[in-house]
Amino acid sequence: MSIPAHVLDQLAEQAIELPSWAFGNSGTRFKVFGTPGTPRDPYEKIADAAQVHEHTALAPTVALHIPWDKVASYDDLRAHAEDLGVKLGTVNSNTFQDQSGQLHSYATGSLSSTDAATRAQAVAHNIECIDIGRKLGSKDITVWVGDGTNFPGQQDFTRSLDRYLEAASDIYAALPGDWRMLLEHKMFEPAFYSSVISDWGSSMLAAQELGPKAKCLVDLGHHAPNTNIEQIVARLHRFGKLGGFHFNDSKYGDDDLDSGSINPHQLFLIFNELIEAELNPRDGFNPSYMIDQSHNVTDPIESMLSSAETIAASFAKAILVDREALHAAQAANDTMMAFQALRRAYNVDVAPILAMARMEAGGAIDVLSVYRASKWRERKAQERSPVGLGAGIV
Ligand code: RM4
Ligand code: MN
Ligand code: MN
Repeated sequence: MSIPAHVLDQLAEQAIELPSWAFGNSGTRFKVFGTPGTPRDPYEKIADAAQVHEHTALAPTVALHIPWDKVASYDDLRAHAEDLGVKLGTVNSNTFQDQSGQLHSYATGSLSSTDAATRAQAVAHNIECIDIGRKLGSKDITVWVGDGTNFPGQQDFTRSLDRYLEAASDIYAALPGDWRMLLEHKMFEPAFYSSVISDWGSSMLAAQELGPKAKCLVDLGHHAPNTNIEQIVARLHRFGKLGGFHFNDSKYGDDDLDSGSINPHQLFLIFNELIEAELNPRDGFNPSYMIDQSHNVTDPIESMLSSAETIAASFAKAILVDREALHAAQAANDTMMAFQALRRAYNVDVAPILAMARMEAGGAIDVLSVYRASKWRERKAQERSPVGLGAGIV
């Protein structure tokens, strides 16, 4: 088939942000297995991420996680990234782990802790992340808290949300004018009975209460199995609160598997909603597309190459949906033809279109082969001494 020019134009605009933390060793909470050549510090994580952009031409920014990515000079880290052809993106705060030397434990929660000094510490950490992000050129901070309870009655649902909102508004007040605060909800884990920001509803209400710079971030793995995530996307957009995504896939829970590896159709349906949203902007439309995966059995760079391609494929298929046919079928209540409008696009093999878009943008036609032929992993395995294996992360 001939490729409509607008498809290539739209693909050329797509940008996917990579998480620095996905390039280190990861695992489950039972065991972390090492990979030869694993980055030893944020500089090396960024170098690995830059490989993904070099081959896909799709991943120009890297998200950092603080304190995991703390360095002595952020100006230097920023220059390092730019030398490698990438920029630094979202900063992510971490109040779901206790760090050594920290005064107050997050055992009672962080932003919603029952203890005022602990809440103040969590707020101060987020404000420090904003300060670091200013030096890096970031415009977004993502806030995900592990706060919640394991027993009925452990904490009062309403009061803990009040505490969260009060602390979150202190962070919001420290946001520069052109920044956004992305609230990431998660149904369960590490808390197994209730979570403070458990779902899109809580997230959207919190974002509405905080103000216009607060938006919601949808991590695909943070919902109950079979949740209609594409409808959540449409709902958040309807109220101008769709801030961005953490792409990954899951089978059972927050599995952090590679994007589209389990349910590529869901990813397509999400992009279909995004195209509809773009055509029908409410209070703006500017979601960030970020990946949040954990790679336990693959080379993280290879997983990212493959995931970036899968995400771009879902986007390309959604662009190819015959919108006129879809809308006409919807208006006529012709259910089968509405469904077929989606199905026809989903069935298109978009691999050649993507290869052409990549080639035009200076990337590789066959990303995995070119990456393997570069022997990056083998070279890094020689250069980088093995890092100590931390505990599993959530
Ligand atoms: C959480 C959540 C956050 C990520 C951490 C590492 O489950 O998805 O986005 O920052 O994991
Ligand atoms: Mn996430
Ligand atoms: Mn997660």
